[in-house]
Amino acid sequence: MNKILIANRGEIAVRIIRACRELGIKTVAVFSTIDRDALHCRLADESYCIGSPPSKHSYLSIPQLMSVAAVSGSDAIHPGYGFLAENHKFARVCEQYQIKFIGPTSKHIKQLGDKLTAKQLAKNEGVPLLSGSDEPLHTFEEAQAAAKKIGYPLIIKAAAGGGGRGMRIVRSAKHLQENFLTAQREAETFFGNAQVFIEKFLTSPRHVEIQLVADEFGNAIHLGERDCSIQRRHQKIIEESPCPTITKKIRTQLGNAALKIARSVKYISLGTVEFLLDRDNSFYFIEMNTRIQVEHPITELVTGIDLVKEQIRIACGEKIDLKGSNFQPRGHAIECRINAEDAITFAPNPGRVHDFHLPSGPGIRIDSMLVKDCYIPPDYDSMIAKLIAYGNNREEALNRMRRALQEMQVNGIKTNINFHLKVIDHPTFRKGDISTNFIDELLSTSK
Ligand code: MV4
Repeated sequence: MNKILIANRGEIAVRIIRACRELGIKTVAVFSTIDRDALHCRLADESYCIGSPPSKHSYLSIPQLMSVAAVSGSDAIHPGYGFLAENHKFARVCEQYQIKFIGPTSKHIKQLGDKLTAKQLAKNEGVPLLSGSDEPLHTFEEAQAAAKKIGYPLIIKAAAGGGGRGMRIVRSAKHLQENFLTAQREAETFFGNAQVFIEKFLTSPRHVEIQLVADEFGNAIHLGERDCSIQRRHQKIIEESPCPTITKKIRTQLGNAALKIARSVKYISLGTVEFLLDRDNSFYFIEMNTRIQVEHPITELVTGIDLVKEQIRIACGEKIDLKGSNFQPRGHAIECRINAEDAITFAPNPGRVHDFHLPSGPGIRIDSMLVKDCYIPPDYDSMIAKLIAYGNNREEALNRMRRALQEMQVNGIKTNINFHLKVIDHPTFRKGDISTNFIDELLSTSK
């Protein structure tokens, strides 16, 4: 592989360019008109404008991306996360044009991207699932019959949904109809697929995910878990690895369950298998992500493996190193997503960053696209940096995170840095005694 086109922007485009540089591979950046001075354009060997700021006219435009790939002579495309990263049609177009899509095959993306087909695969492999409707529900009557079997509270999910979009929690039969019809309508408008299904809703689980690495020779390993329970409106805010309550035994069980799913489809590339982990350590498969994830650096810190380089090497047809087959983490890593947002309303707060200071020192890593006077446009995600702290244990990692959050300064836009400080010093969070409800509880008690 000589040249990779990065079909993305922001910190992940920068992260991918860094991996390519270390591997001696040339890079091609693409940008919308609002991003012409962005860091990813400065760092890449070449850069091309692909359209106007709205994503669908630029970063989501398959014809524009394929044209740049052809003109620049790129051998491969790295999609990053978001945008086209889990679009099986885009992966298919790359396959047809013989441009390597750095990720799994279009067939894997299609199979595993649909939550219902992914759950069916898991079920066939004996991986535990929550009780739910195994088939898509077409009418309210079908939903009613399924709800009767499953009981309340329940959750309605879109088969094609992701990242919590299109989900609705229903606490009693009285609210089933309105929620079912809204969920169906939203699934159609957001994902172009009206298929929805019902699952038993777990009220205070942890959200944990297993990192997988698999090559085209049938080798697959897991690299332990990330605890992603700290979310607001299904946006992750803080992630950590390892999960503070998971034992070696549970880690091995989760890892093996994730590997069964991957092996059943001869999965290739990086992948993340999401589970809900209940108080009694029972766990349930919920979905799989077929891309590099935002929170991948915490796994890099506790494993010493550069996941993006590994992903590129696998796409080049190389074998993975099997030494990680009975993986246990070393130390502890935490990531805080720094967003350009209003502290009270959480609304995005785009604008120009006049000046900033990024923390450094022992155990601190920052993945960011900030440069002097850079502009954070309103058109894309509001994340401006990932602040990642590593320590020999959780306490050291958290104390380093606190110190780094205190050092960090961003002038010109509002950020959630102070919100992070509150969370990481909250007694419940310090104890590691968290669940998916933590943020909602924190916000309702601090009002
Ligand atoms: C659930 C759940 C409880 N029960 N499914 C959210 C993101 C998506 N990937 C899966 N998610 C969840 N699915 C069932 N059957 C809880 C979550 C969830 C969550 C729910 C409400 C508030 C915060 C949450 C944080 C993480 C996961």
